Amino acid sequence: MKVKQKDNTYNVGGKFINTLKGVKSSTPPIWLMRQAGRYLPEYRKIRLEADGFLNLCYTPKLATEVTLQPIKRYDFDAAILFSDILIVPHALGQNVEFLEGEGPCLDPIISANQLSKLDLEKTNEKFTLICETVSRVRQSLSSDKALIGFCGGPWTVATYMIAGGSTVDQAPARLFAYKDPETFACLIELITEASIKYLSKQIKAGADVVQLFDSWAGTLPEDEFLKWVIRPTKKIVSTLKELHPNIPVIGFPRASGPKTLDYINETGVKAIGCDTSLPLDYMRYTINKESLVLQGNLDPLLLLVGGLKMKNRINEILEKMRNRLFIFNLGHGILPQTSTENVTSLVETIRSFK
Ligand code: 1CP
Repeated sequence: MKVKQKDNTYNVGGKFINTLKGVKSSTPPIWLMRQAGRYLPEYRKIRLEADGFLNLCYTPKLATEVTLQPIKRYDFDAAILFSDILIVPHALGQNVEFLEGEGPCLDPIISANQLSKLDLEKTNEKFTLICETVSRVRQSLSSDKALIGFCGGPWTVATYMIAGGSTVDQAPARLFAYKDPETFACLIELITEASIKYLSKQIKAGADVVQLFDSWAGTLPEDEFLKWVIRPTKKIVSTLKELHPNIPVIGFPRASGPKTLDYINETGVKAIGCDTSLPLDYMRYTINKESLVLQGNLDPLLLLVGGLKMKNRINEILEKMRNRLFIFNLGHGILPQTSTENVTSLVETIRSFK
C-alpha cells in the first residue's frame, strides 16, 4: 500500500515518486530510457541464453533479472519493466518478430481486412505473462525504488503496425491516415483500449508509475497530432486517473517541439519527458506549469562521448532545473555502444551536484 507519511513523503517509490507527487529533493531522481539493454554485458549474457527477444520478454524469471540489472549496477531511483512497445500488437494477434540485428518485423496492416483479425480478448494470456514480471520485480525491489510500467503511445505503435517495422520516418502510417482515416481511427481506438487494459493490469501488478513512449509523435502536423496523439493519450490518461487516481502518468511525445505545450495542457499527464532537441529555457520557462514534473534531456550521444563535455552539460541541465520538479533522464534511449563507465560517471556527477 502506498501511504502518505506525516512529512508529506510516500513509503513506496522513494525520491522518484515523491518528485512526481510534488516533493522536491536536493538532487533529482535518475533513470535512463532503455537502461536495461544491450550496452550492459550482463544483459547481453542473458539475451544469448534466451531464445530470442520476445521469449525474453515473456519469461518472467529472466525479464525480472534484466529489469533489476541496471538498479544493481547503478542504484538508479527507478526500474523500468523489461518489455517492448510491440507487445501490444503481438498480444492483439499481429505477427511480430525481432530478427537478429534487424529490429522488429511485423506482418503489416494494409487494409481493414488485417485489422479485423486483431482482437482485444486475445491479449489476456500475453499481458498476464508480462505482469507476472511486474509483480516479481516489485517484490524484489526495495521500497525506496519506483517501478515504471509502460506502453507505446497509440500513434507510435500504429506506425510499426502499418509499416511492418522501423523506417526512417514512419511515413506509411501518416499516408494510411490521410487515405483512409476511418480505418485508421479504428486501429488507434483498438490500440488505445488495449493500452488502457495493459497499463491498468501493470498497475494492479505493482507498477508505481507508467510512461507512454510516443517516439514518433513529432512527425505529425498539428491537426493529425491532435487526432492521433493528443486525443488517444487524453483517453488513456483520464481512464487511468479514474481507475488508479494515485498513479502518475509520464508522457514522452518525442520531438514534438512547440506542440509539446498542447500535449501537456490537453492530456493531463503528470510529467513530461523532454527529448534532446527541447531547449532548457523552453522547458524551464515556456512550459510554465509548476505542478508538472519535467524529465530529460541529456543527449544520448553525450553519454557516449563522456568526460568533461558530458559533465558540463549535466551540470548545465541541473543548474537550469534547480528548484524545479525534475527527473534526470536522457532525451532518448541509451545507445548500445555506450560504455558502462560513462553511465557510472553520469550518476556520480548528478548525485554530487551542489
Ligand atoms: O536484441 C535485443 O536485445 C533487442 C533490443 C531491444 C530492447 C532491449 C528492443 C528491440 N526493445 C528493447 C527493450 C525496450 N524497448 C524497453 C525496456 C527496457 C528499458 O527501457 O530499459 C522499452 C521501454 C522499449 C521501448 C521501445 N521499443 C520504443 C520506445 C522508445 C524509443 O526508443 O523510441 C520503441 C520505438 C521500440 C521498438 C523497438 N524495439 C526494439 C527495437 C530495435 C525497436 C525499433 C526502434 C526503432 O524503430 O528505431
